[in-house]
Parts: sequence; structure tokens; C-alpha cells
Amino acid sequence: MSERTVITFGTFDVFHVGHIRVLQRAAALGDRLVVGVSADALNISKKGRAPVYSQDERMEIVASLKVVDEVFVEESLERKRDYIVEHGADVLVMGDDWAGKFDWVDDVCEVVYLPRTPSVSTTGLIEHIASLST
Ligand code: C2G
Repeated sequence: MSERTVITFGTFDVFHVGHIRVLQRAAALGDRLVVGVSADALNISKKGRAPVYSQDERMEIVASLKVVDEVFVEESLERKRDYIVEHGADVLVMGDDWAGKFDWVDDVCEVVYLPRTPSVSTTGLIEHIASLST
């Protein structure tokens, strides 16, 4: 039987336990996990601010994880189908904060939304850290 490739996407800024858990659960759905790490420019256009960690740092962190086989830069949300085809992915995994948003790629692969880990977020961590200095 051929290898089953899983693909997922994310910013993974200020890396935390919610990030590793979604990557572990994604990896468990196949034999090989490919991760698209969103570009700094994509974040600025999407969230109106640059990530705390640069795209090179975020790529380095994600690439170092034992559940991750390959990383690449995600330049645009609209190119999702191209990335899936280029990397030969059989399944797209996204957290359920994106539920339904990427169903339009279901002609090229299976689409799975996994529940987010409760009570942890990059925004919450940034606010917490900022509050320590006031
Ligand atoms: N996540 C999670 N639990 C949390 C926080 C995040 O499971 N408590 C998951 C998200 O659902 C996502 C992944 O971790 O699957 C990365 O989250 P973000 O870095 O917030 O990614 P985002 O900015 O939503 O970028 O193409 C889509 C984008 O690149 C996704």
C-alpha cells in the first residue's frame, strides 16, 4: 500500500502545547506529515500584525519536531489546493477554528478538522507576558 501523506497549515507563532497536539494528531492520521508555515506577509495581511517569531524561526521550530517530515512556506490561503497537489497530500488537517473553510479542496483530498486544545492561544500568551511587566 502506498504511503499516506497528511498536510496541515498554521502560523505556529510562540509555539505552545496546542500546536504540538494538533501536529501529533495530524501525524497519526498518516505516514508522513507536511506542514505549511504561514509567511510573515500572509500574517500581516490576515491579522494586521507581524508574528512575534519570524517565518524562518517558526519554520525552524516546526521542522525540528519529530512528528514533522517536511515544512514549506504558505504564501497564500487561496493556493491551498496547489500546495496539496504539489506535496501529494491525501488528507488536509486543520483545527476546528477553520471548520468548513477549506471544504473546497475536497476534490483533491480528504479534509479533516480536529478540535482545538482548550485554554491556550498565542494571543493569550502574548497578553499574559505583556501583563507581567505592568
Ligand atoms: N491550535 C489548536 N489548539 C490551540 C491553538 C491552535 O489545535 N489551542 C491549532 C490550530 O487549530 C491550527 C494550528 O494549531 O490547526 C496552528 O494554529 P495557528 O498558528 O493559530 O494557525 P493559523 O494562524 O490559524 O493559520 O492556512 C491557514 C493558516 O495558515 C492557519
